[in-house]
Amino acid sequence: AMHAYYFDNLPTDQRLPHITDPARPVSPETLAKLGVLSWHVPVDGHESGVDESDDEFEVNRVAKERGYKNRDVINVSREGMGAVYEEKIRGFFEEHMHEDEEIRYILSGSGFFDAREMPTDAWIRIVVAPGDLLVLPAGIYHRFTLDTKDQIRALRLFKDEPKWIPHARSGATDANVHRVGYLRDIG
Ligand code: KMT
Ligand code: NI
Repeated sequence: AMHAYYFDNLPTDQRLPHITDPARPVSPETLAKLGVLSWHVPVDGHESGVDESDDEFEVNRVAKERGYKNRDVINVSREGMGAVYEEKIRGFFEEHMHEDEEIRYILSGSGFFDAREMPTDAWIRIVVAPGDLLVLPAGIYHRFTLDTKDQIRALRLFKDEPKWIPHARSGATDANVHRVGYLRDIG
């Protein structure tokens, strides 16, 4: 299962692990109670991420089951993003929610997804590496950062067009129907 732990909340570089001393691991069961699901699906032969024809490939099965018809591959690195890199990195790390699930399948590289535990509002840091398939539920507050290796390539799954909108956490998102529905679902 995916490795996760409580974030230390220190104001140092977001790319550092931010593990507390002693470490406070978070179990897959705790993540599941928050609606965070994960699988490990070996990448071998699926490096491009875009082949939808293989029904045996677990990623395609999960996508189909959950009604995620569209996909793209994002390469988060200075080389892969050019001029928008700094801005994107900042945007990914701003606490936000979506009205759909955020589904990511890591093809190469690594990084951290931070998700808010409820009702504590503590940050849980989820370490992702190649083969990790992560589902963040609609309405969960979260953010993403690269680690110090500064590179990740991931398949992003979308319900409809390849767009999914980040809503920065605010009083308005606290009242958003998807946020309220999420809290009801996990409560
Ligand atoms: C997101 O939603 O924050 C991203 O797509 C980040 C890159 S995917 C590992
Ligand atoms: Ni997001």
